[in-house]
Amino acid sequence: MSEIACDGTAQRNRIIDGMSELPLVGVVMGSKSDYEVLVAAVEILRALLIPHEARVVSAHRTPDLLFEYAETARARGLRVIIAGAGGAAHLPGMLAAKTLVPVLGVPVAATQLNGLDALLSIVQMPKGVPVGTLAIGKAGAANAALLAAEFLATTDADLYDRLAAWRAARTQEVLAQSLEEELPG
Ligand code: RP5
Repeated sequence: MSEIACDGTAQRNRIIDGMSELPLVGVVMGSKSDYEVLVAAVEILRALLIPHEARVVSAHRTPDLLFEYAETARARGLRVIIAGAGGAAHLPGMLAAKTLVPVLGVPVAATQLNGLDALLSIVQMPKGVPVGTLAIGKAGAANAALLAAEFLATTDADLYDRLAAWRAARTQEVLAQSLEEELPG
């Protein structure tokens, strides 16, 4: 079970996860309201037994925390950062500007523009500071975690096997689908 820590230290707004004391993947979001989407990434990381953390870091409301997070990411052992935000969605790009840990951006539908604003903001990083951009919403969040897993699996054979099993299970789910009940006669 996750909880939000608000103890006034550098750990504030960290969503503590039981398996995540030495996280390899950081899941960062601009607001707690984004967790409804970013939980899809956390679920994948949990399923693949990848140590991770999830934290609220707002680019415009806690810019100093954003800088601290990005500047310490590599030394803390993070290998990939998944960053989700809505609206102007400058969180992924600003994180990428302050670290060489790869950043995967997830656009969140949080405004009247339904995430298209965030998608265009995140995907249009100027040449030189990349952010790998995923689809809007939960599918993008889940795929960000799967992509992070694929990166990590290039040097982790056990994770590669877990990932292959996860993919095979998805294949079996589709092969088991039938339209018999839907089709008359
Ligand atoms: C963005 O504004 C966040 O990433 C979130 O998607 C959106 C709304 O934030 P809240 O008003 O819910 O805190 O910065």
